Amino acid sequence: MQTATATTRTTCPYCGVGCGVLATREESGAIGIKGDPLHPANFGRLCSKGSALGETVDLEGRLLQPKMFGEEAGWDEALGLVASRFSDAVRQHGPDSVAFYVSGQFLTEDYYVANKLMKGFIGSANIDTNSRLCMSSSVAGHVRAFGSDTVPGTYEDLELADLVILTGSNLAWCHPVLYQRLIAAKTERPEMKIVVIDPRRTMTADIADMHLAIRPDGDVALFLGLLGFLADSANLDHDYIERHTSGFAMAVAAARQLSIDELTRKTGLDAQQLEAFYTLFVATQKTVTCYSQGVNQSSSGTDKVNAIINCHLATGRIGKPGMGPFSLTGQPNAMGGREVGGLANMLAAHMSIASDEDKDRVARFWGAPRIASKPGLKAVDLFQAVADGRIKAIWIMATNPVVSMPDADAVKAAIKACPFVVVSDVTQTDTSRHAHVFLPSLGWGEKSGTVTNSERRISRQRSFLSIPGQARADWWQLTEVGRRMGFEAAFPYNSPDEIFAEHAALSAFENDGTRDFDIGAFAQIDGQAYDALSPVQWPQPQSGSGGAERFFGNGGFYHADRKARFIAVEAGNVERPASAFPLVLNTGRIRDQWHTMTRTGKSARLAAHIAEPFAEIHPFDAKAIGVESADLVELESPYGKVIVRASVTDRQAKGNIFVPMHWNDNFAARARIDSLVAPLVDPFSGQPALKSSAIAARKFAVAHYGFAVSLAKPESIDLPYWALAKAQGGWRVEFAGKDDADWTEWGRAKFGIPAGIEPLGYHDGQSGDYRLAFFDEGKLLAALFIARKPVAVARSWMIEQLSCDHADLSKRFSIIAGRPGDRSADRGAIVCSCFSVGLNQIVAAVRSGCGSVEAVGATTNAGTNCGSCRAEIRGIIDGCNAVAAE
Ligand SMILES: Nc1nc2c(c(=O)[nH]1)N[C@H]1C(S)=C(S)[C@@H](COP(=O)(O)OP(=O)(O)OC[C@H]3O[C@@H](n4cnc5c(=O)[nH]c(N)nc54)[C@H](O)[C@@H]3O)O[C@H]1N2
Ligand SMILES: Nc1nc2c(c(=O)[nH]1)N[C@H]1C(S)=C(S)[C@@H](COP(=O)(O)OP(=O)(O)OC[C@H]3O[C@@H](n4cnc5c(=O)[nH]c(N)nc54)[C@H](O)[C@@H]3O)O[C@H]1N2
Ligand code: SF4
Ligand SMILES: [Mo]
Repeated sequence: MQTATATTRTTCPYCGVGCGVLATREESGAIGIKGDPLHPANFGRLCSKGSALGETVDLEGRLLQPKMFGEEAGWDEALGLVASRFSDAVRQHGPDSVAFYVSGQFLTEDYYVANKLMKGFIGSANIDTNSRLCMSSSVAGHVRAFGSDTVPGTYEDLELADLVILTGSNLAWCHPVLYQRLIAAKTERPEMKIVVIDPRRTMTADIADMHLAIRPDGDVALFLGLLGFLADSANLDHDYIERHTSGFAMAVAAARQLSIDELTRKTGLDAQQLEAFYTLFVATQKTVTCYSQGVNQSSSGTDKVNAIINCHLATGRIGKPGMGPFSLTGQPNAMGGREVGGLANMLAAHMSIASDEDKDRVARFWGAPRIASKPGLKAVDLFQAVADGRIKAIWIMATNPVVSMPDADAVKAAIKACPFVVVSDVTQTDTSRHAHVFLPSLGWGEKSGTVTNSERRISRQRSFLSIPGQARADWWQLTEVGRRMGFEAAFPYNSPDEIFAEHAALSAFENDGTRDFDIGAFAQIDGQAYDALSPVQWPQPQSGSGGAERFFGNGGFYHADRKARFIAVEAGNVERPASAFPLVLNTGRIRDQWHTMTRTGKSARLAAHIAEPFAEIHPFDAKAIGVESADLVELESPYGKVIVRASVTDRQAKGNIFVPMHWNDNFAARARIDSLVAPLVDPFSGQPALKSSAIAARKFAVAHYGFAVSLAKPESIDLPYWALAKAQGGWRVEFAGKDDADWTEWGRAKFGIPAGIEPLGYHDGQSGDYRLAFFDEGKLLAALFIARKPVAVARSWMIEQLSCDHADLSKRFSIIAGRPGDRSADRGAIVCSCFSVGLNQIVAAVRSGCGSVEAVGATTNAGTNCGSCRAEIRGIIDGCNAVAAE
């Protein structure tokens, strides 16, 4: 029997829900992962990505040695070179000639050191982060309204509310544990209402009482209209408005300028829908409005945030149980990054770079010789400055901008042209390929520090794996470079707890209640207490026993007059001029991948859900370009082109196309969607509009389509379309091309088939079908299917064959047939990744009488672990019922 060794309490490194995880190193070397029942974010739950963490921590693909100019190097040399090149650039061209581009996946301690080094010692504010692409419109909106970047509420508010509005949030897939908490609350109190506002009918919309398929960027108009409606209602909180806010009259005047015609046009919703939504909002005191990237990633993102906050201020629905505007943060430490001031326009500890008093205070605290005097370059401008040669040296850490930045090909070209590029990562990425110096970082399970989740809760990430190779923590790399640049005294850190204590002390320094972020209670924390630190919500001031759980229920905003501001936003123009790029490209996430796939891409279980880059197209638009589901489409903008699989669905709105942001050059031929995205930004926050680029779509005609499974990772595939994914026991690859090949030879070369092994094959000259399988004794090495049409093969069954014995010849023939002799052995596309339950199994369960998600779960296990697939199961049940009713 296996005995478990030690269990470590830590935190999931993916989304901003910030779930507690119990990680156990089994004696076999496997890592057992469970939700931490004591963690107040998840109370034991985990989603599919969190549950699969154990499959992503192996060392396959890791880079564990520093590299200089492509050659392995020692740390001392590499750090010395980084320090001297940064110092040289500063000396010759001034502090603004260097930059850091960091990440919400940094631990707070990494972030603190990076920010201190750049803003206090190098003397520039050219440190920006992928949070610019993620949360900066929320930050700007909060600061405009509240005078501080404060998230007023807590997760519990979603459970206590009578109305939960989710706008620009695909909660079911992107914050799955919060979604599960919401579902549980709604199950208990079915009278709770959920409204989803999203141009697409997402999985989240499936649980909604009302789905508003808003026109892209119609949000400002929608919430302005709501403010106007509220102003005419009896449900304004006059007392709150009077005592705690200013600017109400101006904001309402702006709202009243919108006629109902303009409202319907700008939102794409009809008058009945608007009235139904507005009436529900007016009538429901306990309302929470959650928003995420459909709000933030827009050229009107900051105005969207303020349009939402206005409605909550007008009703006094803020900072009270079950009420408030709620920005759902994306990354595990988006909030921690904001606390340390890791954005180019912030200082530290929620102080402002625009304030001389704040700058003086931080400079004194740090003993900083040259505090940055002005805001630095925001991400899009920063890479433009790299492109035009203003930036001579850049250090990119824990982010992959060649995949995730808009106009990504230009970002790639800029990085390639930059005189000195340092990348700290755990693996080879599309970005790290272009580094002059590569520094190997510790990954999740190896590193140690703190993160802050969406509800201001600080949790420990603890290490439970030994340090692999030469990998080192990011804070250590930054500390060592700081020392080598001549700032030894200011960077004395030997461990993360020392950094955390300093960060806490700065938050309390001359604070006296003037700043929201105060964790002075930890200013003296020692290593032992830090190791034992339980999840804790800020504020935690030095005096007393912790701060209030929520902010602003009784006012107390952080503008000088302690009042909140209504912002008189304008609905703006949402019309699109006629152009050669008539479609709107919307981009975002899928359930089981995380960003650029460097970690989730390692799990076969996660890849089984969706293994290919795709474009969701409305049937009307698909017909116009002659495309059917499973065809390939070429999408083009003035910035670039991609080729992805078409998924034709009426969940999509007419005129819109949705493509996931995840795929990159390691997993597909040409699917880096950000190479199409225009680098347009919000004027206040600088956050790029990643959800509304103008594109054209056409069918990508090919002569053949292919699918293959193989034990070995295929060699680079030289076809116009391919998409590679991990599969249980091997790899799977979809491909397509314009020219026929000698498929036997091609298969041999790509899948590393040893000489002497002859394929079992089938070729139909008329249809052009090829089916080939290579066996070594009883083992399947690779199977390939090539056809003139998209290949119809039982894919999950075929993948299982990689792990089966094929000594029996008849079994080999069923591989060539592409499906099991017994049809019931084919699970179909995997829906539940925890238990690998496929579509066919769920449909069979529904047909045998399972009419609810619970019943399907009881029969098949699907949806009974993490629950991330429950919305899809419900969709399948509804689909079967609809077919039965026809
Ligand atoms: N599975 C998974 N989960 C993740 C991540 C991941 O990579 N994978 N990443 C994490 C991170 S960093 C982030 S930032 C979050 C993001 O979490 P979300 O913001 O929930 O995710 P997205 O898919 O980017 O976008 C949300 C929705 O906005 C909609 N939308 C587009 N345009 C508009 C519009 O104009 N108005 C409105 N109202 N909606 C619009 C899109 O159709 C989309 O369904 O997810 C986090 N969680
Ligand atoms: N079109 C489009 N583009 C988008 C978005 C969108 O919705 N649409 N969303 C945007 C948003 S919200 C976000 S947050 C970004 C995310 O975009 P990125 O930040 O570029 O994506 P990740 O893949 O998370 O990159 C993290 C990198 O850090 C590495 N890494 C992991 N752990 C560590 C560590 O401990 N230390 C170091 N040094 N490296 C580590 C990983 O291997 C990976 O290469 O993408 C943005 N881009
Ligand atoms: S919801 Fe999932 S991805 Fe997000 S923190 Fe929890 S387990 Fe991790
Ligand atoms: Mo994000």
